[in-house]
Amino acid sequence: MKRLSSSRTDHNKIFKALEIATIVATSLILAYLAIISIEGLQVLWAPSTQVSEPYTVIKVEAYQFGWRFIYPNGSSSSTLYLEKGKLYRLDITSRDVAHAFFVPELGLKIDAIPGYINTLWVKVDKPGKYTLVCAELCGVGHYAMIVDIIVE
Ligand SMILES: [Cu+2]
Repeated sequence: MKRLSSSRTDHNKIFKALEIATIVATSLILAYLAIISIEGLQVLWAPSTQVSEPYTVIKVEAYQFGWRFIYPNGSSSSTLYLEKGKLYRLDITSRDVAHAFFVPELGLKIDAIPGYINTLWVKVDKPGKYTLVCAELCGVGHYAMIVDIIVE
């Protein structure tokens, strides 16, 4: 009887040691994942503080059913004009309902939401005409939200 009890105690010690080892190993793995995630998220969260070259801010307003681009000098257009090789920050919002700024050829896509400003950094090195479409079904005129982006 005593021998059985001693064996059970040994098993309990082994299980307890295994349990602690599992908890410690899992904690170390989670801590490692947290550290590498925070490093990655800092790049995503603070791109504006890490931009070392000058850039131009263009406000982009989506509405039913079109786009309006407002330049730093106060002028605006319904076609987006960019200079090749120049860095831009697009501050994108919506006047009415949810839209989405989508330029497949440039790999750009971000939501345009009323009351929020979503930021896209853009630098196009190849001159040409690109197409901006709305990628959010926003009403009966959604199909008409196609405009040009001219890069010269
Ligand atoms: Cu739309």
